[in-house]
Amino acid sequence: MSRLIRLVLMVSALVVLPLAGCGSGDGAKAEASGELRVLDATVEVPPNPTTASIRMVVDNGTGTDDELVGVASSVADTVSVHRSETDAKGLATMVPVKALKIPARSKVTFEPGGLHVMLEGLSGSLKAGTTIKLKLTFAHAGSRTATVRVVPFGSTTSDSSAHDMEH
Ligand SMILES: [Cu+2]
Repeated sequence: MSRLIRLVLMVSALVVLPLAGCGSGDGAKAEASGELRVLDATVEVPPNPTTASIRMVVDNGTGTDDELVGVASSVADTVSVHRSETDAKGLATMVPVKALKIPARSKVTFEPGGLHVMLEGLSGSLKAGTTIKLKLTFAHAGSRTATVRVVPFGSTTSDSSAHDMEH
């Protein structure tokens, strides 16, 4: 019995101490449980040879709110995070997103028609079956390099474009 109590006290101390030391900034790392990862990154061979849009999921499995503050790739002149929106007149526009919040323990999906990573000024044509690299910089987690699979045009599109694929 006394051994059990001692064990409980030890465990409580282990749990409490890191939290007690958690003032700001560095303290947040103590409660981090998982990893921040980039999943299922794909880009379709675009109909327009100079512009393409990457879809992916950013999974923040950590206990710390993060922010995507930069995207870069050697395959395009300009790489940026965009959000597709419909303005007051009903026109579709794309708004650049400089810093995108990725809350703790949440997933943010990038896909055409919503958030996406836009490649403009592609230096060469994308070929299905190959991959390209995308570097993402996060305010807390640092940088990640995602391998983006190049897939045939129309192969990942859902929603409206799916109708075009029906026979
Ligand atoms: Cu865009």
